[in-house]
Amino acid sequence: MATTRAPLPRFPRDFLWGVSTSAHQIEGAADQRGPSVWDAFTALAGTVKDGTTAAVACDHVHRYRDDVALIRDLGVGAYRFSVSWPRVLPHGTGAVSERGLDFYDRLVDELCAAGVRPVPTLFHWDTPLAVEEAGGWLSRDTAHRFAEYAAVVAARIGDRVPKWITLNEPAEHTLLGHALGQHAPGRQLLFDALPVAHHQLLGHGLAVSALRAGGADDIGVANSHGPTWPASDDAADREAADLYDVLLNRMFSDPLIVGRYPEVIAEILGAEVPDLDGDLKVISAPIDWYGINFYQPTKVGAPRAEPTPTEFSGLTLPSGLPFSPRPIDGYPTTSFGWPVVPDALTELLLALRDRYADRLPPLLITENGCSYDGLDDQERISYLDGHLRALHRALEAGVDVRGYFVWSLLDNFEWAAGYAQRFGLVHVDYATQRRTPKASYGWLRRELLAQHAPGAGDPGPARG
Ligand code: GBH
Repeated sequence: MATTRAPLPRFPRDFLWGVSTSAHQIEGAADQRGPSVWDAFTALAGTVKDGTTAAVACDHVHRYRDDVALIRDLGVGAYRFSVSWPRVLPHGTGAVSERGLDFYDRLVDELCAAGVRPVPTLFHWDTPLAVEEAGGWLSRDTAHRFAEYAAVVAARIGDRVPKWITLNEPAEHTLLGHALGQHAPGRQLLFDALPVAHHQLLGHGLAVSALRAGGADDIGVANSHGPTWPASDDAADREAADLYDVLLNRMFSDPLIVGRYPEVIAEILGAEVPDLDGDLKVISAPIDWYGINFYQPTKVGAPRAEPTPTEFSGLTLPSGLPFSPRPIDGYPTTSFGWPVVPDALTELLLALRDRYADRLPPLLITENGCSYDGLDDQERISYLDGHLRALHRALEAGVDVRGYFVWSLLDNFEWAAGYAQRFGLVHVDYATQRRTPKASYGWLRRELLAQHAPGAGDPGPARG
């Protein structure tokens, strides 16, 4: 049953509305590209909850026209997708796949014809297997291979791409893929995973200069962020929460925005990276905006004497970590078990503005969304409605946020959770590939029409 809800407050006229997806999660057509670390990872038993792979996923490569029509009819102005590196360069470097590039060429044309701005992300975790076998992101060379790949993509579609994203969530890719081993490539290096973070940042910086050389003038990066709440006021809990905050929030934004690592990270990397200061100059090359993927806050306390691995929100955490995540009680949860705390988005945006002040680039929310089952997804409507109001409060407080992208257009391959977690505004029946817009799709469509209706409501907060 639909509930009556007040319309959203008015956002600025030029606010960019969009939806997000990523290549490995929707494309399928795995036989038409080179293998990635995710193909290798999901082939192993026990890595994905329901034992599935993304070989077919949403079959988007064959159905992109239908998917673009869904985006157009939704009424958003932009579509954030990712380019699969192994679809463009099956061996990661060297020979280019014309077939792969053609696909993105056609997708971009289709979007332009539909009046939707294409916003490609160059890396959303699907490292070519050949690059992994040569050392992957533990190797500095990968940063250079990534920049070369960026140049190949830009040469083909750059004439029609108004806005670029280099990396998606280097923090999650480092933590889940290389420190804890819950995602591909499945390494469990704990703090020895730090070079992976550095090489992604270096790859970002090198890619920015490759894109600029090709004429791009609107480039950002998408990072996951969320407030970290200490479990209590005790010094040990606060210290553990600070460390977690460094790893999730500051390890990437500090070097990108102010050109230096938080002290604990600089100490470790300084001993390993020959010219850290030189690299930081590359990493902090100016970007045009900074993207935030927001899902939920995290509560963290001092490590407990846990002799064995512990389960937390679907993650198996090894023993011996210097912090321990704690449940956040008192809020509704998504079907993933993540707490729904819209105010935490306002808190996060204000905290970023306070921390970086004048150096903070304009922001975009590049992902926000939730997993729930069913077509009549009232919980998703209330999640999105709550977070958009929270975002609007940050705008009113003068934080410069230029757009908002829902994760995700379609239900898709949710990494280690397989197909069981559904994040889409559009339902996908994987047996038939039938797409069915959910209640949330209709809600967002109506809200966007109201946003764009001439003269209705106030014009939104002035840009501060
Ligand atoms: C994003 O990452 C990805 O970019 C995208 O590919 C993915 O499909 C989407 O989000 C949904 O997962 O255990 O309560 O502390 C998500 C980043 C990191 C957000 C882990 C939730 C754990 C919540 N996520 N975090 S909790």
